[in-house]
Amino acid sequence: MGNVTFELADHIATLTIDRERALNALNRELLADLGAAIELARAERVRCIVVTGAGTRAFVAGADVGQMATMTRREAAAFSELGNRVFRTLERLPIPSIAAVNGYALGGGCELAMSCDIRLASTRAVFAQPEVGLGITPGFGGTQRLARLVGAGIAKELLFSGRRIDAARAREIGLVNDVVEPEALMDAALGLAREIAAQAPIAVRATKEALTLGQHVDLDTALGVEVAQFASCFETNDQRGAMAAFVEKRTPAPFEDN
Ligand code: DAK
Repeated sequence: MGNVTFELADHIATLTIDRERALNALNRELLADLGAAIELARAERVRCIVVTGAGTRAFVAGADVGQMATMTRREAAAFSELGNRVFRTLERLPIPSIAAVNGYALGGGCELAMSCDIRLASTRAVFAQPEVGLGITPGFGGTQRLARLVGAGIAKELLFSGRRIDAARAREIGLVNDVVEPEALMDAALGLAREIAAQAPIAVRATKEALTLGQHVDLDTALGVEVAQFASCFETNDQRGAMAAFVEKRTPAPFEDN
């Protein structure tokens, strides 16, 4: 995967978007590499994914404008579908993901961060959906996920104006969970990833599934989803072991994902 590095440690996969010379801008090849890295994380049964950008300046400075500049409508549709498929796969993966936003998260970069479950930002992070200034709409989910995260009013302000916001404002509107100093970002992301990875993986996956499936249906249907996911955790070794340890006042053994 030439444009994405994959590191695996302690059940955590760190995916680094690695095209620093173009501020990690997303081209077709990079999107394909990202898709492959996500599938590798799935195959390795990792317990959490951290996504970040190489270097100190950018998380991802957007889709590759050079590559998009001369696209036909048909090529643009295929590009948008590719990005959407990869981002949706990440979002629908039953593995929690954390975006460690280390710099520019513009256009497709903001959209990639929004496809992760949790966003942590460095004080250097800058967010925007500047597409209307390039004569296009956001094409990797920005018109949909931003409003779901921050509400329609703020999303419309950002999407219609293309204006940039800093990390503090991103936190204020709920676009990011937390803001830390640049040198503390990866420790914060990996620390949270380790906390998640220490929980029962089957339960974490079921929780993400319940949240994801339940988000866009009515409450009664969503609660039905919760019942099914709750029940699916029972009779697993991890559930039996953790509850027996609690009842017997012992420290539980580490979870084994079975
Ligand atoms: N694409 C390609 N190259 C980029 C890039 C990008 N998005 N962003 C930066 N680069 C490249 C620059 O061209 C430059 O390359 P060289 O000239 O050195 O070869 C290098 O990265 C360093 O950038 P700068 O020299 O410009 O660095 P500065 O510090 O001066 O400025 C900047 C940093 C991030 C403010 C600036 O580079 C910038 O404004 N970049 C563009 C940011 C942007 O507009 N991003 C949004 C792109 S639009 C769709 C599918 C997807 C999308 C929409 C529709 N469909 C198919 C429907 C998504 C769209 C977007 O993401």
